[in-house]
Amino acid sequence: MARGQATADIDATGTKRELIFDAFRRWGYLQADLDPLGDLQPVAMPELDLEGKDAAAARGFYCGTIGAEFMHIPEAERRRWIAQRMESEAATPDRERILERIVRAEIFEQVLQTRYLGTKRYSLEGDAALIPLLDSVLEAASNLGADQGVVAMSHRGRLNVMVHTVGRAAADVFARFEDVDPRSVLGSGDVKYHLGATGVFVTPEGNHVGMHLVSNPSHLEAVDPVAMGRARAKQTRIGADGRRRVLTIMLHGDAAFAGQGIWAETLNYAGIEGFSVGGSIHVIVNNLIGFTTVPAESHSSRFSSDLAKRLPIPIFHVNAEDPDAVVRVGRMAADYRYEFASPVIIDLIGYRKHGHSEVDDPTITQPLRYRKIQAHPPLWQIYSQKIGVDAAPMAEKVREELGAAQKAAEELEKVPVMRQLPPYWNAYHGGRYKASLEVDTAVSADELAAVSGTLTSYPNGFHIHPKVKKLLEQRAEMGDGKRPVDFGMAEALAFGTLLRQGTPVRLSGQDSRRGTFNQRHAALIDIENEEVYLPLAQLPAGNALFEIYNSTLSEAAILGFEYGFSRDFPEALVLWEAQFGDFANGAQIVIDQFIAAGEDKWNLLSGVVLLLPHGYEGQGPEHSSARIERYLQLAARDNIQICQPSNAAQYFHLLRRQALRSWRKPLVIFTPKSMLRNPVAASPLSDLSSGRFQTVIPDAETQNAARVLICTGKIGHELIAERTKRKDTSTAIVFLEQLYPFPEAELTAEFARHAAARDIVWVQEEPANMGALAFMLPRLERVARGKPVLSVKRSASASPATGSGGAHEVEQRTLISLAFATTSTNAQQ
Ligand SMILES: Cc1ncc(C[n+]2csc(CCOP(=O)(O)OP(=O)(O)O)c2C)c(N)n1
Repeated sequence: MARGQATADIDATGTKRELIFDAFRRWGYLQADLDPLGDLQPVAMPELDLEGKDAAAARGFYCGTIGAEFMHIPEAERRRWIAQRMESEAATPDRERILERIVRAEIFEQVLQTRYLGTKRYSLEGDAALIPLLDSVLEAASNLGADQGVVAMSHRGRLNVMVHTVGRAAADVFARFEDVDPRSVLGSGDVKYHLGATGVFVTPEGNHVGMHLVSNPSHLEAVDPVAMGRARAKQTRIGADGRRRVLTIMLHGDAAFAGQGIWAETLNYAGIEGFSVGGSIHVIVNNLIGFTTVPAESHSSRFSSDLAKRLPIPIFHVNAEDPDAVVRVGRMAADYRYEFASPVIIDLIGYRKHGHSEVDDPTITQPLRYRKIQAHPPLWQIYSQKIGVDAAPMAEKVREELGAAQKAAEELEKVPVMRQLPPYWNAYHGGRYKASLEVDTAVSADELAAVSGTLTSYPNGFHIHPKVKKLLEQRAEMGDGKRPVDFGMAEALAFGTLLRQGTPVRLSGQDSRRGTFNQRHAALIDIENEEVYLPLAQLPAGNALFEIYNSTLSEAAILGFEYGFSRDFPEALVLWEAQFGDFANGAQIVIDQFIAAGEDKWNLLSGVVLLLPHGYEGQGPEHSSARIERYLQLAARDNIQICQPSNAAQYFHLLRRQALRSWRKPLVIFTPKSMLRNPVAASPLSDLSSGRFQTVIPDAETQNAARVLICTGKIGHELIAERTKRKDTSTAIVFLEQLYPFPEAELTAEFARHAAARDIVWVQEEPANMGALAFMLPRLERVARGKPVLSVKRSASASPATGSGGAHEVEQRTLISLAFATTSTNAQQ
């Protein structure tokens, strides 16, 4: 279309101006001047081929160094808010301060480069405007009430942010480049650009914002849900004012933002009640490259930010070489977040001065771009010229300051700890297991009856579903001791009694309110109006938090969130439930990098609980195994607890133990499916009002057995049924309820009761290459003092279970009869 043609089609002048502006509001960002190196060329847009005064004005607002994407937001008020800000004269910022901050950010990198040549630091040069950007976000946010910032980021610019945004001394960072005594960290700890940091950001007005940079693994974006959960916990702790006071800031790489699914999953729950943090500020530290990969190989769209358009939230692209525009965007983003409790995306487009890490040579893969970059002056020089200030003396002063900091670092005897735990962690600890950690978990029958009364009643006039009514009637009988307690009721009683003691409880998972297996019914739904009633919410003492949420259909981002929540709510029982246990492998990064290794790498603790439905019930390869072997492989130095309670009382005590001990360790529980309703797994109420969680359930019926079967979970009940059928009195069946930490003393005591046993046999439902077998055999042999330990299991297999219900039955029967086979040969199928 020829320039001017679009104008000619419009006649009414008022409308005409609006239409012209509308076109620029909608498409202007595609012609904005966003890339300091000019590789991201404006897009030809016939819609913007407009001339005249109005078009020039609109072009000035929307095609400068800020490109705003906001016309996809359905709420007119929000679009108007952004249009007004974009179309008004920007206030002149404090340019000398901006210059100083850029000088500091860039010289910091240069000093690191010169002093520690050949060490990875993931320089921010090329996107150094990030530092004044974060200043402007925090300044605006603090004026609106923020006094805490939770920052999540990966490697790029992390050391710079630690010093200039989180407020750590440069000497603390330099100390990490100096040699430390290797004996102090042998086999544990983490590299410097993954560590967390705590500090204070002080605004020019003197406001203090307590900052926390979250420790993160190398896995890009994996920290996102963790930071969200942590921020949510901090906000919850504060109460009604929490969302105002705690601001989440997340920094992303452009390739990672576009590519990593965990981030897509995290963004999805930004507006969902159980997971929202009232909007967070996201900055894509965009250098138009990911390692050696160019944008055309990283995302199928012009901007890496396009994923964010799944939500009705604004995206501001800004040229990192126009610091005035950058700080304007920062302020606008913070104001918008506070006005609408919405996430905001800032796409800060610059370049990467060096290779991916400083030891990489980028001229091998991007020779032309790097020729341009090498000839390009640093931002502090460009900006000082633009504002007419000689920055050389400032640069010299900063260099001297950093030189002194580096000397100070050399003289430090110990590498300083960068982060500090909040006081709510004072009562809790990690480390190795000791029997002295144990506490009473039993609850008096009177208290159980009282809790049960609340759990099984609902308000007058509440229209209960007839099936739920029946279930509640049965549960009321369980609470009164007239009927054995099943798993569903045991869990409700554990939660209810903890809440009555003032212990907060939070649980989320897919369909967890009702329970995948129709077993929980934590939320009662009125069948006339769908109103929700939470009996457990009637129980908390001292306003203890109780939250139970159906989660989005995500594993990684929800488990990451709950892990994060547990990090800032150590006094709570925080649980995540997988729909079936094997789905947890969608959250493998969170399990490996945070839950299993967090204490070892960062000395950071968590008491998060994973509920993983597990058991071979003929439902096929995908719904049988929660992959016990994976967790056992991750277990070392008492880093996690791995348990499979085989009856309701055991589950009750296990949950309560987790909350009431001062030991904070992640707990993986293999939870039942068919056992939920199996009467043999139900417990008398007296088992809840007395006793504790038993790591090993000895065989009370057998003494001096000839054969000892050791197993965990459902198969044990099947073995007992078979033994009864066979009228076998010489076989003991021992339930291993805690697989890790391995209960060696308890098992030794049980083996001693059967000292003359001919056969000791580990029995599992899983194939030979799965389940606990590989972990158990050497340990059981140690306990058996060298006696050979046999095993019964399915044949090694690539997938966990057969797809045929019939084949499953045959296999299960074979397993059980092999467990009782009289030969002492290894009972392999
Ligand atoms: C999940 C994951 N996959 C791969 C890597 C290896 N890796 C480290 S940095 C990087 C490139 C990141 O690019 P980008 O997100 O644009 O950030 P930049 O380094 O450019 O700042 C890759 C592939 C990783 N750390 N995490």
